Amino acid sequence: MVVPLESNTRVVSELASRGYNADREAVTLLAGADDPASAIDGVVERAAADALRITTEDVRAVLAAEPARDAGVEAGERTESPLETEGSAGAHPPATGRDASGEASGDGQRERDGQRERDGASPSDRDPSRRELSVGNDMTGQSTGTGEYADFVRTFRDRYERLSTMLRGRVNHRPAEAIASMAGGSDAAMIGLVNDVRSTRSGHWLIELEDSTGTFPALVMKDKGLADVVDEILLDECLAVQGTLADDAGILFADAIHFPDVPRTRTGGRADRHVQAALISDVHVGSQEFMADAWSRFTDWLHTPEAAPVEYLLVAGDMVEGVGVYPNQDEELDVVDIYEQYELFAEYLKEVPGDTEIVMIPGNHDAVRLAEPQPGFDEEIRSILDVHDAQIVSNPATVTVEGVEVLMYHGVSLDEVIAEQPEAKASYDEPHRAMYQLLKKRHVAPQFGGHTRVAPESRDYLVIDSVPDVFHTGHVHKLGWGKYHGVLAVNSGCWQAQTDFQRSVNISPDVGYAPILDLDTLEMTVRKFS
Ligand code: D5M
Ligand code: FE
Ligand code: ZN
Repeated sequence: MVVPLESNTRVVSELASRGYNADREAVTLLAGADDPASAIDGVVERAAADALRITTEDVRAVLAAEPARDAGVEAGERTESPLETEGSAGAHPPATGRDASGEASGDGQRERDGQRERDGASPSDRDPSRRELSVGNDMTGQSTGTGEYADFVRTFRDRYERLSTMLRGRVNHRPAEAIASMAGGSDAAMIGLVNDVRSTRSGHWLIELEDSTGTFPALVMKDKGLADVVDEILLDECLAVQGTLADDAGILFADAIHFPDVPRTRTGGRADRHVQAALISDVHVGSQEFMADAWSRFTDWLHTPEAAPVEYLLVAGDMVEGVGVYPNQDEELDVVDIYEQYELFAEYLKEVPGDTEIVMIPGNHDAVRLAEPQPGFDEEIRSILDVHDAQIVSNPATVTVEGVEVLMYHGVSLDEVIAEQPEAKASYDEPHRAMYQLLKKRHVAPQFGGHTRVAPESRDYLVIDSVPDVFHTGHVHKLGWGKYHGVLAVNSGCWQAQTDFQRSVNISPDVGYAPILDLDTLEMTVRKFS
C-alpha cells in the first residue's frame, strides 16, 4: 500500500490547526486509516482537554474501536520525496565540507547515507526509551551580575583562572609582577588576557598582557615567523607568550605564542545506536522573509520514514524575528508583536513530530537580554511555546545527546571574528573557520566591548570548559561545516530569505537547509528544503 506523502502532511496540518502536535507514528497511523478525517475527529475527542500531543496510543485506541486496515507503511514504498538530498560537498564546493587540513569530508558521508537509505528505516526504529539528553552550563535563573564594575572584574578573573589553567602545562609562567622584577635577559613566560595588540612602525607587534597582578608588554619581532599567529589574536582572549626578557627587563621578546586550544587527538562520545539530530537555527518567524514553505517541507520530511532516526532537533537561536533588533527592521515585519511572533512560531513548532526531543537556545533576535550569556526564555514565552515539550536553555549551553556533547551557541561573536581575521581564516562563506578560532581560544565570545555584548556574571559562562564533540552555531545565516582537531563545527544556515540589509551588504543567506547529524558516527548530511 502506498500512502501519498500529502496525506501525512494533511494530517499534521489538520491536527496543528486544532492545536495538537503528534508523534510520527500517530500521524502515519492516521494517514493510513480507512477514514482519516473521522479518525482525527476520534482522537481529538479522546485526547484529554489539556493534552497538547496526540500519541500513538491515542490513535491505536481509536482505530481499535473500528476495524482498520493495516496502516503500516513499508520503507521504500513511498513515492518520490519532494526533497533534494545533498551531500556535504554538494551545495558549496569547495568552500564548505572540508576539514581544517583541507580534506574533503563529503564523499564518504554521501556513500554512507546511500547505505542508510538501502537499509531502510521504519517509524518503529524510533525508540524514545533509549533517549538520553542532558544540559550542562545552563545559566537560566542563575544570573548574579548587576552590571557593577566589580562584577566585570569577577567575570574576567574567572575567565583568566579557567583559561590559564589550560595553558599552565605548556609554559613555565610567572605573574606580571614577578616578571617585572626578573633579571634582564632571562627566559620568561606569561599567561594573560590580551589588553592590547598593535603593530609598530617598524613592522613588529606589541602585545600587552594582563593578569591579576598587573600588565606586561611583549614584542613579537617580524622575523619570528609569527605573523600568522598574531593575525589570529583577539582582544581579551587568554594566551601565553614565551620568550626572553630585554636587558632592562622592561619587555618580553616573544619566541612563541600559545592559545588554550583543543587537543589534536581525542576520542569523543558516540551514540550506541543509529539515531540522528537535526541542527538548525535562525528561523525568524514574524519576518516577511521567513520561508514558511521551506519550513513545512522540512517538517513534512520529519514525518517520513527516511527521517525516523531524527529523534532530536537542536535550534541555535533566532526563533523569531523580534522587534527593534536592527534599524528599519519594522519595515520587513510580518508580525509586529513579539508575543504574537512566538505564538506563530509555536504553530510552526507543532508541525515537528511530537515525539522529537527539542532543545532551543535564544539568539539576538529573541526576547531575552542581548548580553551573553543569554538566559533561556521567561515563563511567559515558555508558556507560549509549551505546544511542544522543548527544553529551553541558555545561550551558550552544552547539550549531551546520547553521549555526544554538543556546544550550542547562537554566534553573534562570529561577525567580529570574521571582521577581524584575514579572509583565509574566516569568512561568511566559510563560517566554520571562524568557529575553529573560537575553539582555539576556548571561548565563544572572547572580545569584550565590541559588537558582542557580554554580561558580567560571577562565572564566565562563555569559556569552553569541556571540549565538545560538536560545536553548533547559527547567526551568520550561512551554511558551513568542517572538523577542527576532531570537533565537528556546524553553522546551520537559516529559514529567512535575504533581507534588505543583507542585500545592501551583499550577503546571500543559505536558506532552508537542515544539517542532519548521525549521533553514532558524527557524519553529517545536509538536506535542502528550499
Ligand atoms: O544576523 C544575520 C547576519 O546578518 C549576521 O551576520 C549579522 C548580519 N546583519 C543582519 N542585519 C544587520 C544589520 N542591520 N546590521 C549589521 N549586521 C546585520 P541576524 O542577527 O541573525 O539577523
Ligand atoms: Fe539570525
Ligand atoms: Zn542572529
